[in-house]
Amino acid sequence: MLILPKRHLVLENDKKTNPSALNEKAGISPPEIISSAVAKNIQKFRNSQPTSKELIDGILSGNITALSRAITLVESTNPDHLIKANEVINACLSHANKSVRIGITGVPGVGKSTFIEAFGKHLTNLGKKVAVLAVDPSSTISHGSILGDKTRMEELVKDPNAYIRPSASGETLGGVARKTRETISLCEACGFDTIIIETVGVGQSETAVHSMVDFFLLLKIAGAGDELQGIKRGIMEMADAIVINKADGDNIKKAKLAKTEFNRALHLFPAKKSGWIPTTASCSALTKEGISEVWQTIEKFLAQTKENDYFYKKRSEQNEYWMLETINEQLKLNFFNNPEIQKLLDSTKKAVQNGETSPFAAAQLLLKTYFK
Ligand SMILES: Nc1nc2c(ncn2[C@@H]2O[C@H](COP(=O)(O)OP(=O)(O)OP(=O)(O)O)[C@@H](O)[C@H]2O)c(=O)[nH]1
Ligand SMILES: [Mg+2]
Repeated sequence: MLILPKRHLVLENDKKTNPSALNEKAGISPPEIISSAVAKNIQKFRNSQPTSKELIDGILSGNITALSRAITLVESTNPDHLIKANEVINACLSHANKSVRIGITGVPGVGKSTFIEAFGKHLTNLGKKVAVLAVDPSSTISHGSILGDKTRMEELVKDPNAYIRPSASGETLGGVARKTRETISLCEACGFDTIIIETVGVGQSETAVHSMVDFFLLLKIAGAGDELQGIKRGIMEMADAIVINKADGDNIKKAKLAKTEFNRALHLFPAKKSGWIPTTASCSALTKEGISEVWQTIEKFLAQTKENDYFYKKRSEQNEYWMLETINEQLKLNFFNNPEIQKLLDSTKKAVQNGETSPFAAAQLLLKTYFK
């Protein structure tokens, strides 16, 4: 029989409270399971972080381990890591940019992961190097849907010319989006020429993704004649192509119908600055029918927008946008992490809730405290 020391069985609090079955006893403290020698070794390993130069050299020579470690630095909240991450990103920037960035969005279940698997394989077969990233701030626990259903990307995961990285975790969309944006640069410097960014088309994340890609693809499935229901106008307006997925079996006819309807709907939108007229198509991620056509469309888009310079103009506008976004994000973070503000915030919130002060006066007061 296991004999436990007495202090683990009789707890101070238990003596004072009545002996109800609902009372919980404090847990038994676990024995030390890690030997100090092992702990020292782990510590040593953790300390043997590669230097910025090692990371940069690794990334530029196409080393995936170096790439993954650098992305981990980008995603870290440790200020030292951020300094190192910035060094690496800066060195990589001049090697980035030679790529096409494709955003893919669609409601859950539309087949994004299956599509990316088929599409990604098609691209690696064409000799391309494909990186798949995700922006999914909602799932900080599962680290994005990509990781959860890596089984849907079984082939792509094994492909040496593909790199799949789940969504960065973070509390704000802005934070997650910035990290993804920086990860794009690292992947490009590592030699990936096609970057696919997946996001679930609910909420705000598709807007963030739209502002970091060249081509934005909206995946849809055919409904029962009510194709236009439930689509946010904003998303349709952003799309460079709408692709109706699951056009296989009994669904082929419905998908063709949906394609025609979307085509009609797209014509109601004002012309795009890119001069590109958004296209509609149908495909099956399962049978791979129509997948190569999607790439042909993107190639046409690239040729046209490079010819009229829109491609380059948009990228420089996006750079400016991300600079301003980063300032917004950092200022906000700095404000809410300020110890003075943290002390005052709760009581000020209460005062606003109780109508003791106006929201604007309260905001002014906090801002004054912050800037003083
Ligand atoms: N028949 C058919 N089924 C498909 C096709 N593409 C995907 N599916 C199925 O649809 C289901 C959802 O596919 P996913 O690829 O996981 O969809 P998703 O958009 O990534 O979903 P979330 O990650 O939850 O947002 C799976 O059961 C797929 O097998 C297709 O082209 N045809
Ligand atoms: Mg998915």
